[in-house]
Amino acid sequence: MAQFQATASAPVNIACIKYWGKRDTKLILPTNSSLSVTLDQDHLRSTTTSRADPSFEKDRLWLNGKEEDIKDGGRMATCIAEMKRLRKQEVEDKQPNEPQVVSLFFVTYLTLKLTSCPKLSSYHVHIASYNNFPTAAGLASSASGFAALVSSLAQLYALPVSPSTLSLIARQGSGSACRSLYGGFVAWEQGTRPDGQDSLAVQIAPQSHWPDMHALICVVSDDKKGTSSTSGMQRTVETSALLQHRIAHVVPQRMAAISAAIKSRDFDAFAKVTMADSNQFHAVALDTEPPIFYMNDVSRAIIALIVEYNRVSMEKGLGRRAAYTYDAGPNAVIYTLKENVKEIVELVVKYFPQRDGFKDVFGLFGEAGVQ
Ligand code: 2P0
Repeated sequence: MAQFQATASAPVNIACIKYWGKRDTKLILPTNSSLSVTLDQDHLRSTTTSRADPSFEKDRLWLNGKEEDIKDGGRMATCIAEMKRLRKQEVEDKQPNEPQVVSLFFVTYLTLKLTSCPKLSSYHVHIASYNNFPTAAGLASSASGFAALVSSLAQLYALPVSPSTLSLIARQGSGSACRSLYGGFVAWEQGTRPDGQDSLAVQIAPQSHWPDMHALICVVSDDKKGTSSTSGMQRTVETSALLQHRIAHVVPQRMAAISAAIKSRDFDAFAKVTMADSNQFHAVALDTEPPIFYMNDVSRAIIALIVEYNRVSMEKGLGRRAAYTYDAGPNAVIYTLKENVKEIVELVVKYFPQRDGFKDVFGLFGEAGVQ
């Protein structure tokens, strides 16, 4: 019996300009653009296998070996339906002789076989996804998870489309997932269209543009966070006046400033904007009614350490050499250049000796994309 299967991986990304707020909760359209760095595939990634078979009776999903419900009309169901629609539109509805764009040599055979199956989009799929990092580490897995899901279905369906097109679909699984379709430095452009067709990820620069960039992940706590991002950000949209100021007067300038800093490999400017945006994201969380607190005392102590490190560095005329950033939890991510990694690891271990969850993600990035 015919059986079709594909596997793809996608890495975690960590935002420098934060996404926080939706203007459309169903399509997942953000209130502001954001920009992130995609971490190394070897360290933090989701790997997803999708299989289509005419004998399958329904779509099914396993996360880390445990079967999960695919809720009708939910985010997972939407992503699967959108990928099936794309398969139909891009491959099955086209002329049978029309050549498909095949980017990699080794998938040529599979692709020819897949493109010759005119009914693949009508088969149900079984999907299994694994993370190579403990969920307990408190690192968001929805971004890498939905990006890997969409990438594996794109391979299964031999879709001749760009990562930006796939990001439109990953976005509907989890907003931040759209940025994990690319490696390196990635912007999620908020777009203006009500249908969301211009709310997608674009690569600002590949990893190879700035290979010395590293990320250090300090696992401060592996507790599950109190307020989920999805509900927290909508409370902020409904109640925070500071968020409106941020959307109109802060983020556009920061997107331009950090893109320029990345293009010119100006770490001092990159660090200044990254830390300012982390601070403002936590300020809008605090400005929410009732207030949301994501950082704890250890998070704040790490900020103080990096501020002091940068003060000394600037005094020496070296500019800022480290940038902290915090998402919807207490764990710190410190961006720095390779030459400073050892010194910063030693500093953090000296001041936080009891912390054994300090994880260095060497060799940052790795091109995600669709293989
Ligand atoms: C970010 N975060 O830009 C920001 C910074 C958390 C803080 O993206 O509702 O899990 O699934 O679209 O993508 C977390 O939001 O929320 C997030 P949904 P998501 O990385």
